[in-house]
Amino acid sequence: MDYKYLKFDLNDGILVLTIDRQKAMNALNSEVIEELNSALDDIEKNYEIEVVILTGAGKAFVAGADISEMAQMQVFEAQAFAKHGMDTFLKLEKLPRPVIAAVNGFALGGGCELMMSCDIRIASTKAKIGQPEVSLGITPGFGGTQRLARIVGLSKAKEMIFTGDAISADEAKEIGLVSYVTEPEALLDKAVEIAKAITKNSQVAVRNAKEAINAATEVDILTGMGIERAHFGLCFADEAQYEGMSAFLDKRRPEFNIK
Ligand code: CO8
Repeated sequence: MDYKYLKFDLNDGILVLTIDRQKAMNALNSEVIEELNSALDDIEKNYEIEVVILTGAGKAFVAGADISEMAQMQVFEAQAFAKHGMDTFLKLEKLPRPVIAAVNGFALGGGCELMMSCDIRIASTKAKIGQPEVSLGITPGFGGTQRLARIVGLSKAKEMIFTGDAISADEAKEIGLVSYVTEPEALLDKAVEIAKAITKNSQVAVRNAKEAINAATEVDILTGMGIERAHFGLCFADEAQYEGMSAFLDKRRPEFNIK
């Protein structure tokens, strides 16, 4: 597929995926969502990609779903549009690669929902993060009510969604919505630093860990333990387990070249 709104930059296993629809602050219209969906399929099949960094071009990470596209929608179209976004964000959340959101600017509505579907989130001091949907007469529709409540707790999620007010990067860090705040020019370097710390490890183990951690907010603890046990056991079917443990015992650095 030729991508109109996505830019790909792959170096040493780290893909920087940039959403670039600057005339509309990278707002997610159906085309952008379709491109993201298709890009996730391409990424899953490409084993040269070990970690993905997702960011936005220009002033925004993503300023939400496209309001001009939504303005004329009827109930069924709105539900179909919400499903398209939700399915894509679920695919992102379940992508068997770690995904780091580098939130460079506005992450509003669908933009906040998109960053919450990523595994690790960092933000620049220019970021403004929020769920302003109620000011448009709608609720969040790409998973915001569910993910925000799980990440920051019910009270703060309700405050953010009921007021619609955006918060700063520092406030987002305070409530655990992002892990680090950087100066704008240092944002990608920080994301790459985290990505490199991941790529030095067994990618099979990282992917097994991601699947198990994702279950933590979806299932009861006993089921979660079962999922962890299954993924832990699966690691022993991979050469990386032998290499990682042998390297420790031989007092040398492991070489994980089997992805
Ligand atoms: N959709 C469409 N166009 C947008 C959007 C958007 N979400 N955000 C910005 N734009 C456009 C503006 O209309 C403007 O276009 P033009 O130049 O043609 O007038 C251009 O981007 C630049 O924007 P501004 O001039 O407004 O730039 P500012 O720097 O003054 O302000 C803001 C930047 C603060 C980001 C401002 O543009 C803004 O408030 N944008 C809207 C933010 C918002 O409300 N987002 C939530 C949208 S709703 C949503 O995401 C729901 C998700 C679930 C959907 C479920 C499906 C049914």
